[in-house]
Amino acid sequence: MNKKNQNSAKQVTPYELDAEKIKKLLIEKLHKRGVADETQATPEQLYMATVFLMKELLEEKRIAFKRRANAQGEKKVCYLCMEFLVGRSLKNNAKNMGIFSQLSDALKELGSSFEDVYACESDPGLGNGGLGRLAACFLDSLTALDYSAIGYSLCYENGLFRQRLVDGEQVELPDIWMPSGGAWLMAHPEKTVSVRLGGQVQEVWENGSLKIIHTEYEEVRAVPYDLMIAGADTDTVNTLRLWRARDARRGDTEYLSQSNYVQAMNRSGSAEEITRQLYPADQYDEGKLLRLTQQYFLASASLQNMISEYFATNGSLDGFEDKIAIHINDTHPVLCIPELMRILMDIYSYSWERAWEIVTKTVSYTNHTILPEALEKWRIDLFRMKLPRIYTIVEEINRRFCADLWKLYPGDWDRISRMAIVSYNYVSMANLSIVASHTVNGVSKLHSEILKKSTFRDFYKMTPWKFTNVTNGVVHRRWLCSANPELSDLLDECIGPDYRKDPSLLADFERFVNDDAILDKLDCIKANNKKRFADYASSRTQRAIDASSVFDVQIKRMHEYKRQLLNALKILSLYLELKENPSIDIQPQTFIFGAKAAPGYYMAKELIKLIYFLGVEIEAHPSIREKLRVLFMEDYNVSMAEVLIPSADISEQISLAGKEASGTGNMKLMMNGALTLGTLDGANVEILDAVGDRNIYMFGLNTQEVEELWRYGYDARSYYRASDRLRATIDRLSYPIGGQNFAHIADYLIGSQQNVADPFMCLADFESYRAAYDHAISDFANRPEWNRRSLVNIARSGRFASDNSIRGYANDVWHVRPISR
Ligand code: 26Q
Repeated sequence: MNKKNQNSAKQVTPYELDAEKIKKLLIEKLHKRGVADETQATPEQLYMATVFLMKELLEEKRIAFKRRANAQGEKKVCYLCMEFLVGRSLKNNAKNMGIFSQLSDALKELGSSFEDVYACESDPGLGNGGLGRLAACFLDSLTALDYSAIGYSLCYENGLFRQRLVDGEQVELPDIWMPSGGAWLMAHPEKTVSVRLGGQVQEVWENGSLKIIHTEYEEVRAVPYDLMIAGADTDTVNTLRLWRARDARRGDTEYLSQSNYVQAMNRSGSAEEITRQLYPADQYDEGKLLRLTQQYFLASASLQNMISEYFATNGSLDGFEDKIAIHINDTHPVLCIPELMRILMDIYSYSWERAWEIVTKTVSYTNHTILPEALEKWRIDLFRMKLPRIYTIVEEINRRFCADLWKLYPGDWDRISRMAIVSYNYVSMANLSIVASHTVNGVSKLHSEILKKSTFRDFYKMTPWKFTNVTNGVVHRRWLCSANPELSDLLDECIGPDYRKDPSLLADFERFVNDDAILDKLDCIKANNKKRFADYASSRTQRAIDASSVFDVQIKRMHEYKRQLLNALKILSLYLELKENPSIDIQPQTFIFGAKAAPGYYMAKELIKLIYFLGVEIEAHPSIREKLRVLFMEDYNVSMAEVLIPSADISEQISLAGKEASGTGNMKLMMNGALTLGTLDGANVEILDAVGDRNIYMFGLNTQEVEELWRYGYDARSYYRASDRLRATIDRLSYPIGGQNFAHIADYLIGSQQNVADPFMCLADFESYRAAYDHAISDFANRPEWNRRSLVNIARSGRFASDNSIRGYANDVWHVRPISR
């Protein structure tokens, strides 16, 4: 044990808040909110009182931090993202502020418990998946590391839908998170800005300068709602600013006069529609105009806010590019580029050249997706109709860029039209992002190479210095320390608590790799976490779960490229083997899935159904269900992930090589001691590099082999013919499973008139996947050895902490320094 570190385990308590003081403050809050007798307070009332108290503490700290940041004049990071999947705030903030145990004690004294109070907070689903969760991890790390930062996003009234399965079919229900989750928000109506949509634009020359006259536009108000983020073990507090759309004429007394009242009520509907609903599509284009409106609404409101705050402190916009770094998380907020041009030229009278210099020194861009169909493009006619002034600016950026291209590549029309921002009737948001950004990055080493070699190769040839990599990371304080308290207690005991602030120190845990007592403890912690999840899951699914079985976990959005189907084929093949030979003695296995499908994505929904009915089929065979069990967990979200991830034994990361940009679930699972079963895709490659091939199960084609096979002509049927086991599995799809017909999935895999067979090459990887899985299952029987590997995964997960990613961005992309205390 590390005695020195043991001593520093005692958390410093800011504000000198002990349990007694917190209790007193909570009682005051309860009384103010009309709860006369605190001993009768319900958990809901205690929750509200706690949130209000914590907001006050945070606000105090935030003001002090802002003062310090202004005095130091450091550059600020403005992180724009259409999604911030923050998860619940109470525990995270209480832990980061160092008042978790005192608060728990105070709530106990008030006759409740932290858990009961925490249960009152709903999980705001303000994101679809990886991209939005990454943004939340990054804001947390930025704050813990004392950078001055602000996240900008939208305050969707409804987050991502809540998922129910009705007879195996996904049904989407609205996610109304505001009543409890919204308690953390602080409205700032005084910071409201207006955003103009539609209308006509005229350009007129006046006294030798060009004036833009915008008429007949619709004006929508953007009202900011702030969520404060407490830095872990520091006084830094940053803000996530969420914009909410309000009708500009709401409250306009003349407009609301008797005669116009009904009209006014109807109108408010359309403006407020803008932030009504998060688009539930992840890498799946629905091309809806409202989405473009949302994107401009975010870009315009955020830019106006940055500029007015900068102006207020500096008296002019001079030096903006030295003090502000604007980061666009994927192309979705890219309209901040023409919007900044517009503000600088039309309002502050900057020349085009100077405005462009400011923009290109300020903006950087991260790409998050390899799938070509997920690269955003908007039809010119829709774009121009909704955003007439912004369109003229984009056109001019394009004209100038194409002129440069023509000088570099005279006559090379193919290349120029590939690289143009406006071409073939579409605006390419990715091309605009690259042209205007000083830095472009991918999210894992492999992904960043693919961007250079393939997706953006023309741009890489032209401006190679722009391209770089920053591998994703996850905030280990939430995903390890908070989600897995027993493991973090063991780490405290073994290596001291400093790894919470400096995740590289996790490496120290490897000293215990041959310590049987520690390995036993690790085993025991995993068993407890499995029991915890089994209880949680059986109360939700009314199904018995064997907590001593292997937990094989695949949790991510449902997508063909992520190949949940390959996993389903594996389970089906195991089931057939057991049916054939019921007496085989195998390790009991529980296959746990969590996945939402985009509501319009037919195949994804069919796959949910297949997995669900595979579970039903197996459950109908008593002897088999003792050994294999499939659990489809409805409504997978951040809170569920926090219970499930610490319980996993096997982490399924089985996307077709070259398709998953990075993955972040892979990192969270590894950090909690699950062993990865994966392909050489995204960050799996770096996980392999970190843990070595003895501590991971890799299989399948690599990116180059996938490409070659496609070029050569992929023949799914050749694999079908070559393997008896695969053929039997696919043939079985043509007979009812759980009473349902899935013959079309067999067609999808081996081809019919309608489709190219097996577009994500499940069949090519099936045998090597089964072999790797069988290997893992047989290794699992050797508990000490398995635990040793698990320990190595935990110890080497420090490099996947988002604190590291943020240092990479700060130094290589944004060029920002922390605010000193
Ligand atoms: C594009 C066009 C039109 C409409 C929607 C979209 C769209 C929406 C969401 C495109 C992409 C997304 C989300 C992408 C995403 O979540 N990507 C994931 O990002 C993670 C964080 O970097 C990576 O770890 C994952 O590998 C990547 O899939």
